[in-house]
Amino acid sequence: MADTPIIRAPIDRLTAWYQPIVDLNTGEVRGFEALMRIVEPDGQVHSAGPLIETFEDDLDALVAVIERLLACIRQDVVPIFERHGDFYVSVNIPPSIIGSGRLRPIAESLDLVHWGRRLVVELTERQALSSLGRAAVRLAREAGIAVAVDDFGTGHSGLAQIVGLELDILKIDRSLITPALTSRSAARLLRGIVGLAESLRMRTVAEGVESIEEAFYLRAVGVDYGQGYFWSKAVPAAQMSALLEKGFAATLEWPGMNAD
Ligand code: G
Ligand code: MN
Repeated sequence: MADTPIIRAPIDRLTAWYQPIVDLNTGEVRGFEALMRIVEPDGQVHSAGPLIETFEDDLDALVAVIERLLACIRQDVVPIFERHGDFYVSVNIPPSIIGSGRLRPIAESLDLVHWGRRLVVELTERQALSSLGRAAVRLAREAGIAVAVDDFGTGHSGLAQIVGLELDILKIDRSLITPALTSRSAARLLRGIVGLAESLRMRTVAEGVESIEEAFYLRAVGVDYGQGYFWSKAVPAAQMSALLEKGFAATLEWPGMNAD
């Protein structure tokens, strides 16, 4: 097991790629989710997900990986933060790292804590509601870092518990989005979640948007932003500035609606 190529990948082969998060009204890029990739010497690129899972019980290894990820973000993103006023970068960080107080010194040493809500950590719904997760939410916000709930809709949580946490962004899982286009009850549930987020002053991000129909529908029910293959997969850092400058087409009109 300990011999799989992914586990042997040296830490300097880990890099961050960035998937744009798009304003559903205007098509502008409002943020990016930093996703960890492994770049092999032959140029092949893999997801680093399996690596992270392997480290679940090894806090020091996990800290080293997150340190590397944040160092990439520091190098890739801070120069763009300085030039473009209005976008954020979110990053998945296990609550064990934040909750044990190990995020703040890393973020401070990289000078990443002075960006207000432009740096966002994503915790899954399940993680956010664990006792470590609750501590993580508080510690991240105290360090000046915003918090997003990832995969919302997959944790089977009591909504009341989510309401009790101070959160900035609600990322609505794809499993709640796809059925809303064809089922009335799923559509009602989605609208309810959007209303809940609105009343909690949370931004909403629809995850895994793959078609213009989904993008249009999500805009119509008042979701703020979308992320998914409809716009773009994660891209190397070198493409971020161009995406920020160009944005995407606005999803204002149902395709063919004006064809009279
Ligand atoms: O849940 P989380 O925010 O960590 O999800 C990010 C993952 O979702 C990434 O691994 C990314 O590759 C994947 N993803 C991004 N966009 C889409 C999409 O449009 N459809 C699907 N099925 N997966 C996506
Ligand atoms: Mn995420």
